[in-house]
Amino acid sequence: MAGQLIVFEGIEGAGKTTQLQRAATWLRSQLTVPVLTSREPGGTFLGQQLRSLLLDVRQQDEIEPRAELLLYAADRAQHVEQYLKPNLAQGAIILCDRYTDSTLAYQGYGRQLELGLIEHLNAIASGGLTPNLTFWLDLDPEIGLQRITERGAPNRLEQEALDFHQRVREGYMTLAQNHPQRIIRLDANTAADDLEQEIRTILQTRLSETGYESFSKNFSKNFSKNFSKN
Ligand code: T5A
Repeated sequence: MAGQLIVFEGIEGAGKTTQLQRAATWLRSQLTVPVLTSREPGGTFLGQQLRSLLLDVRQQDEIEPRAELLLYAADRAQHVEQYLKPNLAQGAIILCDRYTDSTLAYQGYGRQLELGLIEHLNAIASGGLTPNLTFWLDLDPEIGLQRITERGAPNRLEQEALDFHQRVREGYMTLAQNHPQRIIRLDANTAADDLEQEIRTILQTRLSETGYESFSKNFSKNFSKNFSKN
């Protein structure tokens, strides 16, 4: 079976990385197929260098919006060809921190570059690879930025003004409305344990529907165990 690409999206501090790691750990305990994690920018060696260029606050030059867009596209083109496609072809389930919707939300809605141009560039950079499922962790940017500030030094994009992050959130809202089958909204202002449980339930349903039978069996076993505790 070809693998599955499952993406976690949202504004800064929404809890994507936290939930992605938890979902990966759980899926590995449930499935025999490889469960991999990756991120954009920075999922390849070249991507890690692009990531430092894009996020380092010590950049001497202010990065122009179109230059920024093209750097994210270059990172994606490399990531898709070198990492995502080969591993999906081997049947892996890949959980990816950000993908094409981030470019539409940040460079499209946030920077206000032309959406049609970004869609075209996304198609080129992704080589037509679209996610099977996208979790959108939706959070008020004021809360997200507060979480980031408490954690430590914010990166270049995290330092953008609040109205930029509000536009990004509105972008995600529009994308979710336009792709209701693929993008699932989660209220990220929820305890991490509750979110984790919600994500497990959705993954179980979606992956069972896609034919992951061993998953269903394992899940039933675990479900009975949990159920009998109550
Ligand atoms: N970008 C990216 C673009 O502009 N265009 C693109 O095309 C792409 C691909 C990437 C930047 O690049 C931009 C978007 C970004 O600005 P990044 O460092 O990867 O930079 O940024 P993020 O992906 O936003 O990573 P963050 O770490 O900032 O946010 P996460 O992953 O959403 O949040 P997480 O899990 O690290 O948690 C943040 C803090 O909140 C706490 C955690 O403990 C942590 O301290 N937390 C919670 N607190 C309360 N309740 C919960 N449920 C919590 N969950 C986590």
